[in-house]
Order: sequence, then C-alpha cells, then structure tokens
Amino acid sequence: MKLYAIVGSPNSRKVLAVINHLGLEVDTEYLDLFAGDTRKPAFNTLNPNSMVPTLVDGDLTLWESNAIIQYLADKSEDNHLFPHDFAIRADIVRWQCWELAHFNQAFGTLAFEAIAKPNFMDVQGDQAIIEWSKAQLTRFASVLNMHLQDRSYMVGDSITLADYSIIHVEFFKEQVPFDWSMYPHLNDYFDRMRQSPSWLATAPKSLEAIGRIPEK
Ligand SMILES: N[C@@H](CCC(=O)N[C@@H](CS)C(=O)NCC(=O)O)C(=O)O
Repeated sequence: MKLYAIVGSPNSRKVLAVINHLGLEVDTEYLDLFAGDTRKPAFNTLNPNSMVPTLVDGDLTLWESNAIIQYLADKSEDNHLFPHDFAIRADIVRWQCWELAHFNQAFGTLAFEAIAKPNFMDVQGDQAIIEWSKAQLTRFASVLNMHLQDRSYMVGDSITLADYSIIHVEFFKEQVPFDWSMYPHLNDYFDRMRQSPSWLATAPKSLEAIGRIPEK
C-alpha cells in the first residue's frame, strides 16, 4: 500500500495516526505542497482534487481521509478502531460525518484563513470567512463539549476512528483566534488525545517543516 501525504496536513496526520495505531506497513510518499506536487498531472490521475491524503492499494485508489481510515481499519487484523458491531460503526461514522460537515469544517476553515494564509501563503485571511467560522465553531464546540462531559473518548470507552477524525486540526487549536475557555471538557479531551503516541508521532517537527518533503 502507498499513501501520498503532506507533512503537517491535518488530514494526512489523521491517516498516518491510524497507520501507526494499527501497526500497518504502508509506504508513505510526502509531496511538496509549495513546489506544486499536488497539481502535477501524474498525481491528479490518482486524485483529481489535487489533495492528500490519497491511498493506493493494488487496483484501488482512494481519497477522502475518513474513507481511507475506514478501509485501513477494516483491512487490519485487529480492527478495534472500527469494530464490526453495526451500532458502534454507525456511531463512529456519525461523528466522522459531523466533524467533516460541521466542527472541523469551521475549525479547519478558521485555521486556513487566520493561520495558514498569512503564515504560509503570504496573504491575509478573509475577515468575513473568519467571522463566519468563529460563529459556526461557537455553535458546534458546545455540542462536542457537552458530549465529552462524562466520557474520555467519542464512542465507547476506548479510542476509535472517531477520535482521530475529531482531533485532526489539533495542531492549530491554540493558534486560531477563538476563545476555547468555555469548553473545558473539549479542552481536556484535546489535551489527552494530542499526547496519544500514534498521534504525537505524526506531528510536524516545526512550522517550517509543514508542507515540505522531510529530510531523510
Ligand atoms: N475532505 C478531504 C480534505 C483533504 C484536504 O483538505 N487536503 C489538504 C491537506 S489537509 C490538501 O491536500 N490541500 C492541498 C490543496 O488544497 O491544494 C479529506 O478528508 O481527505
């Protein structure tokens, strides 16, 4: 299996953390975002969105990080991250849909506009989008905070795919212009999850390392 990824990309980190967690053998090729590697024709035949993560396994080419991690978990012998029980799977998929459509849609957009644009692309973020993202995040952060008030993980009592999906923008949490102080359970959860070894191992070494091919 081969994974195309970008150092520090939240969606790549989500997949890499699951690979680490499950101890899978996957050949990872890092693309250089700033050299335009994701826009090259050869890569676009694999992923017409010009985005990572993208997984190739024999005849299957798969993009969308949540689809990739479901596939990897189902392929692994010890699939405790995405158990076979229908109700548990539906619960995990529910939170993966929710993070994609709501919580991380807001959080990721805020991180892109307020942090990535000025720091990596030399342009100012769009203030109207920043304000919209903050309003959305206010709405959905309280849902997450409430869900986590009496639990350590998103689903059940151990880590699942839902956790790696929820936390994937974690690196930017303290950098975005958002007051997280109203959400103590969410904050405790992020603090715990960001220390989990499989996730920690995917962290970029520095801000400068983000988007570039790592030195061997
Ligand atoms: N919904 C996609 C989002 C993928 C995505 O946003 N990838 C970013 C990196 S985290 C990317 O490749 N960006 C490059 C670009 O937009 O040109 C997923 O979950 O995989």
